[in-house]
Amino acid sequence: MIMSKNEKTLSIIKPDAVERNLDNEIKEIFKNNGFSILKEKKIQIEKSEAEKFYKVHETKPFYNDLCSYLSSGPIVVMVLEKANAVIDNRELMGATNPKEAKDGTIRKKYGISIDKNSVHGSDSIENAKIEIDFFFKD
Ligand code: IDP
Ligand code: MG
Repeated sequence: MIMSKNEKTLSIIKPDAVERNLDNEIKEIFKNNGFSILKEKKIQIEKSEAEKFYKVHETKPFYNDLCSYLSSGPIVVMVLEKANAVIDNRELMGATNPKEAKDGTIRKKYGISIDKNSVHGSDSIENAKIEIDFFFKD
């Protein structure tokens, strides 16, 4: 198996966490778990941009609320790097529903509900590239 020491993934600290001033604490968790934060920016996006970002979910019943939510307040968008960044970030984030997330995960610690689950992370290397380009291509 080919392993890259510098695999990259896109992470977002979502509005519920930024609103509670948890962004620095969550960034420390990433760093303490071996991730380098290569790029980061605090932004607020338009709903139309959230709709583009979450286009894979456009047929889901929660799509409209999800896009309203992601654009409802400031977010912190980051490029994280480490070996196996995509899968290790998913593991560190925990299950989508914080109620099902394991102890020690970010969503278990900070998530409020399935929609306000504090963080986003790319789900594959391919999507990581697409998502990094989405926020950081200039
Ligand atoms: P993920 O964030 O763990 O990758 P996805 O299935 O990709 O989960 O869903 C994207 C986001 O949509 C989730 O993080 C969550 O905020 C929201 N979401 C997923 N499933 C539901 C649901 O059943 N109800 C409401 N929101 C949901
Ligand atoms: Mg996902």
